[in-house]
Amino acid sequence: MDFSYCLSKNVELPVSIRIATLEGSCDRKQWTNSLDDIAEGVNSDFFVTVQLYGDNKPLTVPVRTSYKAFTNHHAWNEWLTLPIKYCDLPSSAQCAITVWDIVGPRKPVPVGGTTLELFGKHFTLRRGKQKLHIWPGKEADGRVNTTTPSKVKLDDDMEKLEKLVKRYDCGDIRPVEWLDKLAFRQIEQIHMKAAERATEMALYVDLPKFDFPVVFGETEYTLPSVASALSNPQQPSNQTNAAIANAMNQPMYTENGNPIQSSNTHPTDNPQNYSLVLDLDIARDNPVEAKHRRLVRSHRNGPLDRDLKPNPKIRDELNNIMSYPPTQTLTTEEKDLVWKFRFYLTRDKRALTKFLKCVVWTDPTEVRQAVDLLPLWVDIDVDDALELLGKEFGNRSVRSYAVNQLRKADDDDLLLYLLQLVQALKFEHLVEKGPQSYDSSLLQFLIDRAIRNPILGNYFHWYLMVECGDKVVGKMYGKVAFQYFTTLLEAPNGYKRRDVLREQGELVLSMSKLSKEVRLMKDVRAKKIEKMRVMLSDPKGMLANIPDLPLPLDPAKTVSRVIPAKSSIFNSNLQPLRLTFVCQDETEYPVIFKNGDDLRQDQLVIQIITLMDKLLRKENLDLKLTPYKVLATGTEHGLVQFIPSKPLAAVLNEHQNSVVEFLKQHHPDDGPDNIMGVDAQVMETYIRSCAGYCVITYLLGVGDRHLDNLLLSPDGHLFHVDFGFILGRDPKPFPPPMKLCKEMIEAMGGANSRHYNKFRQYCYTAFTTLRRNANLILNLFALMVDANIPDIKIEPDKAVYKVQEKFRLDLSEEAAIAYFQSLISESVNALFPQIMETVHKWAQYWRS
Ligand code: 1TT
Repeated sequence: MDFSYCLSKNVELPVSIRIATLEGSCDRKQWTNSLDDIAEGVNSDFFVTVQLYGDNKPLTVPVRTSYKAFTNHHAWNEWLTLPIKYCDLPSSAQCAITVWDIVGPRKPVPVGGTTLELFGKHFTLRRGKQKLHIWPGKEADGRVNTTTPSKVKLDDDMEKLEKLVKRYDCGDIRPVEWLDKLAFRQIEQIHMKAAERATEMALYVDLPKFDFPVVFGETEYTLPSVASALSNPQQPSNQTNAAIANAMNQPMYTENGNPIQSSNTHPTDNPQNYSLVLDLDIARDNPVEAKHRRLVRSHRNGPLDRDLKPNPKIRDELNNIMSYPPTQTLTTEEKDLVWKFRFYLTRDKRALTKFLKCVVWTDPTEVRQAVDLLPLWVDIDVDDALELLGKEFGNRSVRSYAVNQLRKADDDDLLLYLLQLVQALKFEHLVEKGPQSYDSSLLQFLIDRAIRNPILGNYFHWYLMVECGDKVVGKMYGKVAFQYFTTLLEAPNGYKRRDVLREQGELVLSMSKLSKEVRLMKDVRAKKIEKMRVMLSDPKGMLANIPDLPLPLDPAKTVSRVIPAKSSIFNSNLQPLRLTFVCQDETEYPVIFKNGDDLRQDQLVIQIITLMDKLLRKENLDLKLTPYKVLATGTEHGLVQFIPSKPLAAVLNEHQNSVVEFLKQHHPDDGPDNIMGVDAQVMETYIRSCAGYCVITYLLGVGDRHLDNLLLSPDGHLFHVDFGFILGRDPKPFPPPMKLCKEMIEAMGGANSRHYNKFRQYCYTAFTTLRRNANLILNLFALMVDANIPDIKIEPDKAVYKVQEKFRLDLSEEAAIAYFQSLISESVNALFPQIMETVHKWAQYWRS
């Protein structure tokens, strides 16, 4: 494998190191010379000095942490910046770190020291967390043949043992039961010795994490020239490039992911974390536990496992494990059990993700065995394949396997997961193979499908464009976008399709410009609308005459112009535009263009609603949802499909506080089938959509609900808009779990009506149907943890759990329904208080 890397001579950043904590027994008697130095009850003041050395000469003056008085836990958590840059380091650079104690008024005494080589294996700069051995009482010497090395070799016993156990694992050593037992007892004892060593002093430090490994280098390496795959070779022009760059409202990228036009900028201004870490290093496990596992597993290793069949009790146990949600971590015993029966389990499609969770990826023997088992496994579901593309699975064979399983998904299904698959690229090692190809099976797969289907290709492009604007991952996605374009140009119609994407970028840019101009106008709204319509009519402007372009928001629709008279400005803060496009088929397509807002959270919610709608329809349940389209076209602008509708607040205001009156006005029916004078179909739509959004907003924890973001269409479709608060977040206290208001229930005929009962039935069916698909939904959320979604970012590790909680997977289906039933009843009861004086906290929620 060859990785992308960067040379140290190109890193013009000061060397920095974070002093985290000192662990282990630091009995002061060990290093203080005289006992009277230890005044009883007086805390010690520890500080740490860091000095760089190269070839036995100091490279810098010492730099130190602040004094800190500690009682027993020593934690500085302080970043130190050294007066030297990475580019000026010799390959022999060492960091001499000493922990000092100030004993009384006298000079500091070394608690201990350690010398760390900055460049490790293959002359690569060490990065991330480091555990450094502290030599008690010694000052770090920073010398080439240091007496205070940061790494101490395992004892000979341990090393020999490691090798032997490995050979035993591989089946090179024939098992002899009685002898092995004795041997294992001995091994246990050696482990105890190792465990004792764990109590020695160690200093934990962190080194900066760069985008790429930083390799020591003074020689000049020539990078591949700045390519211009985006510009048509027949019409050589930097102009094309610049136009696209402008149109996309972001810099264009070279194959190295470097913005073409911008000067050399540092990835972020945060010195502690320079950029995204594509590291999938699995946390090193406790050596004692690791050995235990190896012993347990090696006992039962070898050809014997192949024919192993579980007895009924173990079968139940395994079955139980297989039904765990994807988030569940397995206990050591469960892992050993799954490992033991891995051959038996290859016929269970649910078992592969569980089995792969049991593999210790730092153990090459286990990795080889696991990878060899992949082709023997029965095909797994696409739902589970998505789990294997998550953060936790860093093995390339596993990820390629997952991609191969994904090939089963047709374009419609792939479209449902595309947003997440683009996110999953963050968890791939994008390894450079040739000058412009990145060897990631997921990326190759996505590019291939995006090229085959222009609709997929449209969304793939726009999802990439948004990520390109990101400070941290932008560069990586720049490379991805570059590769997509390069491959697209080789495809039939490639140039034409590239032009389409470029023109879409221009379209977005003109809307963005228009939006900014509108905001800068110093007029009243009516005047602004008037001026905007004039601007829209300008025949030179793109919006009056669009060259038949697929709408980025909905590429199945080809648009040719905007109708000025049917365009206006919303009366909200950022003054979003309402633009009505005319399609090729003469139908109208109204949209909202928002500038100044990040639409990614809304985009995610709508995508999940679209997916849920598909899952429900597959089970023959059409809940008349309105998954209007949302597309973020950048990190601060985007398009939203406009659905003719009215906020519930306005509906109630204009119709004597009654939803029924509104529906009656649009669809009256006096016939025998009517319900409260409303067309039966309209009422049915209303009830179904109320149920659908009740369940979905509950699952997603949608907050900040009020009568202005609950919309109703004249034909009975109720739907929610504006998803600025999700996963339980809410600006108001005591948010009810179900977002139902009094007027919604009243329109059904009240909480005792036949229609209300029907509504509840729809809720239960929807809940259980989605619950059966919980794994898929949870896996999709798991892939979004590093997406820039505000409400996920708050607590990324808890995001998936917040959704999982709602499913109550701990309950049987029957119990889950009962639970859901009680939530609805409680929420609705709160709206209709028995005693008029007491106002339930949940009812309070709907008051403005
Ligand atoms: C949305 C989506 C939305 C305001 C912000 C919050 C806005 C679906 C979708 C407009 C409409 C496009 N409307 N909103 C809503 N709007 N809709 O996130 F954009 F103005 F800032 C509208 C219906 O179609 C809005 C209505 C009433 N008030 C505000 Cl009908």
